[in-house]
Amino acid sequence: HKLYHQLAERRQLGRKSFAVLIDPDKVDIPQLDKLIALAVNSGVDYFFVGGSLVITNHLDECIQHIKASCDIPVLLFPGSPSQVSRYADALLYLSLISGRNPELLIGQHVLSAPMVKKSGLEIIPTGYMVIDGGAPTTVSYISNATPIPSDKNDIALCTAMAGEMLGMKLIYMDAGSGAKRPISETMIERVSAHIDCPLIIGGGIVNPEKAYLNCKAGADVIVVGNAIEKDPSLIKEMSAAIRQVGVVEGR
Ligand code: 1GP
Repeated sequence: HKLYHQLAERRQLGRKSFAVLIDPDKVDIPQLDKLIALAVNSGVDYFFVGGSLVITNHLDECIQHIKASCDIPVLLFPGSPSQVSRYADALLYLSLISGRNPELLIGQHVLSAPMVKKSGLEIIPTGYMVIDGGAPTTVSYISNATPIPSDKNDIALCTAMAGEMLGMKLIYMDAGSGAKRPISETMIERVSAHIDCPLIIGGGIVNPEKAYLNCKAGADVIVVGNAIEKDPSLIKEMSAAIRQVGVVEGR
């Protein structure tokens, strides 16, 4: 449970992490090399790899390439049970606790359990919460589940609390990739203050200021995908902003 322990310890210390999301459908090897170089130079903490749809078939290849090029841990962030690769370091074992679609709460887990177990990956049970991001995102459509309204902080809070008490080791609140409206700091603050486990925040974060404010509000890990696909040089500024919120300032 190496990565989970690292994340839990960082939360205790108030140390923030930056995760770059890589969708294997959207990058070729030269682009990946560029991202890896920028990530290494900027001190990126994690790569999350996955997507709502993985159309191409190079998940393994993509992860093997990252692992051969650098020491940044790779966590699978699967959009479907087929997105398991034994080359990763860990799997965010997502249960969509914000929705009421039993398939994504437990059904797909049952079907893929033998395969997941056999992978030998570090499995991190993750309460996955989709928050309304202002317009339908791929995740809100594909999941066939209603996202939590963006201003319903108490629903988010109670969902996260229930997830943690059910044994989830991480809570991941996501406005969806490319969300028009990222999750509010008020919601992050409210949830973070009432849970003990690490809180991951992603979806529609496009500038370093928002990454910084999210961390100040209590996010432990900031995930950015789209904005970096558009402008990879953002990695450096985002990373610097997140690192500013450190041990000294506290959460
Ligand atoms: C999506 O949280 C991630 O699941 C990241 O979202 O692509 O909008 O950065 P973006």
